[in-house]
Amino acid sequence: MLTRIDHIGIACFDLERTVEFYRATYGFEVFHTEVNEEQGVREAMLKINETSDGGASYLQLLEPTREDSAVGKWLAKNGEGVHHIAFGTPDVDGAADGIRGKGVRVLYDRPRTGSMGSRITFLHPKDCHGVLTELVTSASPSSAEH
Ligand code: CMX
Ligand code: CO
Repeated sequence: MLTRIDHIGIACFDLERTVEFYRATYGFEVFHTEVNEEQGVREAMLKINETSDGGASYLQLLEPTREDSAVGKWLAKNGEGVHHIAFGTPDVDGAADGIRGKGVRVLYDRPRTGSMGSRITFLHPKDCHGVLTELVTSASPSSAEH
């Protein structure tokens, strides 16, 4: 079951300048930053609100660490903008299996590591009406996701 919008992933060329835009324009502050070498991104998570499932919704600002990464390739083709949406679930394995069973391509055999120790996988955008879709189970001990 998918229980929240976990985050919207936004691709940018310059993480610090984009963070500053979101701070100055909307007042959103950085909750967390990290580099995920496997995904080829440097990222900032801006927490927007907590959700009724014990999790939260974020904006995920993404700068590529290398040109041949998913975000690097996408930026070269499209420029900056919304790159993906992510749904939160208490059970990313079960959610991915269920969706795979409906004929949608799940990109990873097993979930990989995402922001803040979460477990993530992706659905192919060509099977999702043009939207790259991520599934996330948070690692947060304060969340209801155990
Ligand atoms: N949204 C919508 N469509 C997308 C897309 C996106 N973000 N990225 C690629 N596509 C489309 C392309 O436009 C292209 O369509 P056309 O054939 O009509 O031109 C098609 O998908 C293939 O794209 P591509 O540029 O050839 O790229 P690849 O096939 O090499 O990779 C994808 C596409 C989805 C498999 C790859 O981006 C991927 O593995 N993504 C998952 C990982 C990821 O995005 N990590 C970064 C975020 C990390 C995080 O959230 O923590
Ligand atoms: Co994401």
